Order: sequence, then C-alpha cells, then structure tokens
Amino acid sequence: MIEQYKLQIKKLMSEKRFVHSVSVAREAVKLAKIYGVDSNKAEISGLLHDVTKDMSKDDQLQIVRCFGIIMTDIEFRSAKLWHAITAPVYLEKIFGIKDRDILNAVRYHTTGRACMSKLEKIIFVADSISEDRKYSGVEKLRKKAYVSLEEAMLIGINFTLNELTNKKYLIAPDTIFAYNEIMMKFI
Ligand code: DGI
Ligand code: FE
Ligand code: FE
Repeated sequence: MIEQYKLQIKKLMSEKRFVHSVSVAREAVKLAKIYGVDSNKAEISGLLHDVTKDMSKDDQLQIVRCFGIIMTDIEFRSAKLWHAITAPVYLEKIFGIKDRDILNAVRYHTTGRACMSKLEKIIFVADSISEDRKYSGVEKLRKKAYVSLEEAMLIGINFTLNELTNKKYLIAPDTIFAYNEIMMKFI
C-alpha cells in the first residue's frame, strides 16, 4: 500500500516535496516506535500529509468547492493553511482513506490543535525535524523530540508564532489552543 501511495503522490507534487514526504514518513515511524504508536499509521500519515501542497490555488479551491469545505475567514486569508484543510478531504474521497486518526493527523499537521492524539503530535513534530529540514537549531529540536514530544511541539509552535507575527500573517486559533493546552502542563 505504501508503495502504491508513493506512486500516486509522485504525480501530484514536485521532486522536492516528494523527498520531504518520504522523509517525514521515515521520521514519523521513528517517533511512533519511541512513543508506542502504530508505525504503519504514522508512515501513511507522514507520507501523505502534504498531498495537496503543490497544487495550484485554483485546484485547491476546486477541492474546497467540490467537497463542500467551509473555511473560516482566517483560513481563507491564510493560503499556507489551505493544504492542511484540503488534504484530509482529498485523501478520504480520492485515496479512500477512512482512518480518522490519520485524517486528523494530516488536518492538524500545520496548526496543531488542543487535545491532539499521539499520532497527530508525531506528524506535527516529524514535519519539522525530518531529514530534509536544514534550519539552524534543527539538530537540537530532534534531540528534544526523542525525549519529549510536547516540549518539541512547544518549540515548533514558538518558531511558527514568531515567523507569523514577523511577517504580519494571521494566526490560526488552533495554533493558540495547541500552545495553551501544552503550556498549561508546564506552568
Ligand atoms: O507544508 P510544510 O512546508 O511541510 O509545513 P507546514 O504544513 O507546517 O507549513 C508551514 C507554513 O505554514 C509556514 O510557512 C507557516 C504556515 N503556518 C503555520 N501555522 C500557521 C501558518 N500560516 C498562517 N497564516 N497561520 C498559522 O497559524
Ligand atoms: Fe504541510
Ligand atoms: Fe510538510
């Protein structure tokens, strides 16, 4: 099945995005083994999490219209969030994926949300520490991820919030909910 999915997504994205997807899948399996999560689900979610990311804006909006997706104003005005919204619907309708946890892991891989499942957290973190990521500090974040998924999430969210406020982008409420929920355990 994984090999079949690889062939399917290859046609939908750039080589770079494909390499990223395979890297996230591999990282997700690693984290799944550490944190006692089904590694098959982790591999599938990681491989497919960015399935609609390289589609044009028009194609993404076509998915939104065809499948009756309703976006909030904030979502509509944050084009970077579109792929996380369209991907789970595309995976359910076109790839025939039914597993709710996999679909949710894809849906919340960009923003996070409150009360994430372990699989959702794994995909969120795997996306930011996969082998193809090269930013400064990634090595430190990787080490953190292998001892605490939630502390790694906080670092990731902190990075995103800085980036978003610096660029004057809107912030999805789910990101704030994820931050508060985890932070409450640490203060
Ligand atoms: O798809 P990837 O590049 O692998 O990674 P991703 O799905 O985490 O997307 C990262 C981008 O999404 C990054 O440029 C910042 C943006 N992003 C993340 N959270 C938010 C957001 N954009 C807005 N407007 N609001 C958010 O809350
Ligand atoms: Fe993404
Ligand atoms: Fe990604």
